[in-house]
Amino acid sequence: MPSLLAPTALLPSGWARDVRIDITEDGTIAAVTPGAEIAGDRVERLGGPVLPGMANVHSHAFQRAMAGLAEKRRDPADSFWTWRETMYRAAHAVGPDDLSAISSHLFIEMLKAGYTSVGEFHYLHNDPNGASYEDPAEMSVRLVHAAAETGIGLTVLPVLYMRAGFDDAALEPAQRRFAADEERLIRILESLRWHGRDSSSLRVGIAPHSLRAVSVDVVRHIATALPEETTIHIHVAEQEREVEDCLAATGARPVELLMAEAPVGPSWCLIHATHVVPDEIADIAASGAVAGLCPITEANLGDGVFPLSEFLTSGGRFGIGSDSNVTLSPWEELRLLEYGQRLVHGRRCLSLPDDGVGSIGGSLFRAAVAGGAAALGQPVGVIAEGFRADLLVLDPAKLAQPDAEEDDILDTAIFAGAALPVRDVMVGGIWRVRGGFHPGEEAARTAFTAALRRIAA
Ligand code: NGQ
Ligand code: ZN
Repeated sequence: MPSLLAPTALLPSGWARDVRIDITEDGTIAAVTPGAEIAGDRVERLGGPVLPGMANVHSHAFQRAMAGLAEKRRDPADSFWTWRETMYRAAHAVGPDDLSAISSHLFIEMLKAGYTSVGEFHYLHNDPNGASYEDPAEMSVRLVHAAAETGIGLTVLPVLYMRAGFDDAALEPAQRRFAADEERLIRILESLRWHGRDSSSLRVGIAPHSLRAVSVDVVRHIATALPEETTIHIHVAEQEREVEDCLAATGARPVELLMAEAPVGPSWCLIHATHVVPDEIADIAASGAVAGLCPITEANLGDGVFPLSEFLTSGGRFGIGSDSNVTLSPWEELRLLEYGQRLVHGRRCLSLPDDGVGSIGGSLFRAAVAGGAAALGQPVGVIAEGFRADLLVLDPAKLAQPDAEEDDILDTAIFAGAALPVRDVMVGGIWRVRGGFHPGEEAARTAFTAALRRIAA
């Protein structure tokens, strides 16, 4: 049985020194022993502080193909909605082989940044004409294979997508690749379960795209038809216009409508939930659902700022997501999450419940790891017996404070990091990144570059 010795590690009970971590052959943590004796030959000494791996609760892998290419103002009224048109053009051009190349490269970048599992909110189901591929899960399966090859844990969330807006308008031509009703989704789920039968780090959930794309009645219908513990993600209340359209069509705000009409509970993840009023904040928190916050993409798209301190004061749980994958760094996501609060409130150190005190980096990291694991339905996020051995080893040489201890390590990594602070990454007991390098990265880069050229052509 392989064993590791961490000079210091973040355990459920807090930071501990000289922590021995024993891992079973199948990649589960068998035992965690703080204050362990200087170890024997079979114990590998780790080169920096050890943390549980971070969950990335929300990604659209294909959007990595347009990272950096939507930063020109083509229209003085540039907005989320004009960005979406650019994104739809990228979506149209990505074929199955392109998606394999893009997602393999992306998952390696995620691992190197410190994400050890990812939720793929996947809606690129059909061919560019809107016809199903022979296997309706063709595109989803590409993600499953890319995750298995690169070694990241995956929760794949095939999307229901049925209409263009709250008025029930038919899908636009640019949305035909996304079309999936309940029946199509069930077939995708069946195929995915078969393709993923040998993958221990794969979970399968579902994602009604948004209340724009799926009526709340359909959301409720499918959620009640599936087992209660099914992982369900949905985009909600990201843009002001979405709130206005929802109010006009239904008389309720999107989060209000969802909470009233669907069985939202602890296995749900509400992506963005940016525009919420106090009752909605309290209702999400009380339901046990996780808020899936994507601060970099939300900033990039001009969405707004999620009321984090209010939500934490209500006892809410959150995870972080890289969403459009314009930048890949959990450290930057968490930094921006806190900075958004500071800029709105004109105060400092806000990512805690109202009456809390303590390390902001420590609070953000612990909350995002725990909420993220719950949102992905993966047995991760805790360095303790029975959890999957998903671990990060930080590089002390990359921390602005090389002698930082305990939560100062997290504060430094999040707020004072010039680069990615991660050196080694383990997923399910296997080292996937060593010394900042993933063994598949060069081949993945070559294939990614070729795919981008195909897409551009
Ligand atoms: C998505 N992304 O599905 O990729 C969406 C844009 C939409 C974000 N909302 C499309 N960040 O919401 O209609
Ligand atoms: Zn999204």
